[in-house]
Amino acid sequence: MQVGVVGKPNVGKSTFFSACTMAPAEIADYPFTTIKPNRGMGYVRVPCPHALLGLPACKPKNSPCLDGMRYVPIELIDVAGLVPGAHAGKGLGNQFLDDLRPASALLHIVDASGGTNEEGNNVPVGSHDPAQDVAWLHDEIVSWVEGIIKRDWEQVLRTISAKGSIKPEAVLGERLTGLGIKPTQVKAAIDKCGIDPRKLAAHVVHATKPVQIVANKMDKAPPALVQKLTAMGAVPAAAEAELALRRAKEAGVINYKPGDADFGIVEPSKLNDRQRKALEYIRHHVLEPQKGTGVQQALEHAVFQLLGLICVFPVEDEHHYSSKAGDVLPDAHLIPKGSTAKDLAYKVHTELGDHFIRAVDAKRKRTIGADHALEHGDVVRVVSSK
Ligand SMILES: Nc1nc2c(ncn2[C@@H]2O[C@H](COP(=O)(O)OP(=O)(O)OP(=O)(O)O)[C@@H](O)[C@H]2O)c(=O)[nH]1
Ligand SMILES: [Mg+2]
Repeated sequence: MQVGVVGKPNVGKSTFFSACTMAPAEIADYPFTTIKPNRGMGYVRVPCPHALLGLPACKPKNSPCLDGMRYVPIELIDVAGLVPGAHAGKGLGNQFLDDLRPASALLHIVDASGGTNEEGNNVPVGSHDPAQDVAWLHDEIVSWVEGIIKRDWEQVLRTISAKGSIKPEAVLGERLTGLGIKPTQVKAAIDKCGIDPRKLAAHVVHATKPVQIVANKMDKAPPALVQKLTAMGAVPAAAEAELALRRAKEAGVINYKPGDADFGIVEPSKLNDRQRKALEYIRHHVLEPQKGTGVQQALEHAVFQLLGLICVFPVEDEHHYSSKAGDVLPDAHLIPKGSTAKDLAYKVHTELGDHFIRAVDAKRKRTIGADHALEHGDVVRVVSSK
């Protein structure tokens, strides 16, 4: 699963991306630092059933376990900044937006301090209203999708109205599915919006690119601006502080896990004055008021609340919660809330779905049927005829 990191230039997209993934990305205090997209793995936290079941350990394959917490990977794509008119080629144009096609959700990074204007240039803190950026970005993305739908539009309209009346879904189907709409939803989309490119675009964006707003730079943001954004559903964040904490952790200077509300200093004598002051600043101005930097919280909000995903653990041996080879709780899968045991079987392997007989809820030692809706944290064995 992929999540796109978007917003106007210079708001902290690459800082947020780097903090989540620890992948290198160029960061600088001016617009258009990022040109080519950065890709890397971020993680969402899920309590590991091994701890809850009282097992001594697990043997994860796809998602590391740390102190009873599983870190389930999510691919992040950090793209170039968008400026007004980007869909029509302004700024760096709209080419890079194509990199966002496979994204299941977007994290819209906003400079909550109001210290960057529409073009991403630095202005005094509080002089730009970041709430305006939210409506604008939505319009910009809809316009980009509209442009894709409208390619060779005269030709499309001629084909649809040609003799023998070809159905609009036959002409527009590939275009819409290319934008992420499922083939089964194409007709419903056209029935709802007609062949109005703007309406179709808004529908596609709504259905395929839900947006989580991130009120970044909260460390220097006027509280009123942060409040205005949180009232719009934003998660406040300080990406720079998160990046500093993760780097300090990597250097062995502090104990800190993503999402923690505080850190511990490992060896005070290893810190110079500047580092100590910076860490104290982060503790008092970011962690204490917000109970964390908000970076991990924003990503998890997008995955669990916005996309409504749950995490389940398929196993082959329900007694030992393991694969056939004996690896305890090897994999964690993110699936939509409401997914059934059979949906999970298909997610693991098409054959497992095709030959599904029944499943076992391994925690409760209970047989469950194909239509049984799974819950967050379930451990499931699928029994198949092959
Ligand atoms: N105060 C503060 N500054 C931040 C924060 N996050 C990022 N910055 C700073 O904002 C500036 C821009 O950061 P980038 O991560 O390069 O921004 P970007 O959105 O990727 O910029 P482009 O690639 O040019 O679109 C840098 O000077 C960062 O150090 C934050 O949480 N607080
Ligand atoms: Mg960048």
